[in-house]
Amino acid sequence: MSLFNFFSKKQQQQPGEQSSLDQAVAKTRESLLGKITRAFLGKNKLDEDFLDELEEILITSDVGVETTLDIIARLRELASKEGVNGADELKVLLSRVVSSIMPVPNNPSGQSIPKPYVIMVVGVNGVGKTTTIGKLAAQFHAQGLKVLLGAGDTFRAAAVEQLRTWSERSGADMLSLGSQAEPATVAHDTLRKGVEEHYDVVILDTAGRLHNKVGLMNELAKVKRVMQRFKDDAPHEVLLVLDASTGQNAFEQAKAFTEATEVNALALTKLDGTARGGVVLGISHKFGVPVKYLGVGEGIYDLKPFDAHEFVDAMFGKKE
Ligand SMILES: Nc1nc2c(ncn2[C@@H]2O[C@H](COP(=O)(O)OP(=O)(O)OP(=O)(O)O)[C@@H](O)[C@H]2O)c(=O)[nH]1
Ligand SMILES: [Mg+2]
Repeated sequence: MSLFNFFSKKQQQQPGEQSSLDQAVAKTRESLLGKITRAFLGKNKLDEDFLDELEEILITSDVGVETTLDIIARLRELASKEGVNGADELKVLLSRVVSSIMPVPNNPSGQSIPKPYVIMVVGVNGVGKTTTIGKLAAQFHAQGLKVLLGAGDTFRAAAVEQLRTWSERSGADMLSLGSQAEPATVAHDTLRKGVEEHYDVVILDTAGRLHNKVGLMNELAKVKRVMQRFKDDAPHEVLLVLDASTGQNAFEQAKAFTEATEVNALALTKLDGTARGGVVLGISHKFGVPVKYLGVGEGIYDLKPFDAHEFVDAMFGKKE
């Protein structure tokens, strides 16, 4: 069994208040399915008019052009083989097609998990990096893993305190060099402590930065290089946090951060409260970088490991 059984469903049975994925994607589902159902009204096959409309619906729901075209092409092919009788069958076909285009995350398991497993968290300002770190730390800590957080956001004094609050809430340890320190120094010292004191997981927070600010993006690349110099396989996970409600801009962010730091995992936050959850499909498909986590609220348990099938079912209302 995986050490990181956070990724298993069982881990999600947490006490107290937490939002379900179904609730979190309700707005997206209502918007998307409402439009699709209306466009299909009175039809019993996927004619070109409907496919054109579907294309427009998906594109305007932030799924992205390339992903939409891929979905339409696959849907057309499947529908011509199997036929579509009514809106319910259409939903089933759509969810099969969408599932088939989602990359599968490469979760570490068993012997292959490096120790410490190092996660560097990046993204633009206010997307939910620190909150996601707090939620992740809580999940790992609850499994009995020894977790160290690095306060690499030295841009604002309040950032260190915010991370400290999350370390206390989650039970994880934290290393801070104050709010004047060089981010790369914090990264180095956190990693060293993580190695020397045999932590299972090290998670480094970084300051939010605009993806089009070259100097700041270079700083991030430097932080990563410093970690690699200390431990050549670190960081194992460069986790880009994206706010799902930003829609198309999330694509630009994903591109810029991927170029600077070779992002290999994505977290989409704030799915609750947005009708723009379609962005999860496009981002995941277009970048070939798997979505690993979904933020579905502000609480400590409001982070879901991403499961493509579960997500697609929630999006297409299969459980209703
Ligand atoms: N509704 C909702 N709110 C979230 C979620 N994730 C984070 N937030 C909220 O988003 C706000 C910003 O979160 P932070 O974690 O501070 O974001 P950050 O990326 O660390 O911000 P900077 O460090 O300033 O760049 C906070 O009010 C969080 O509670 C989520 O999944 N759902
Ligand atoms: Mg932060």
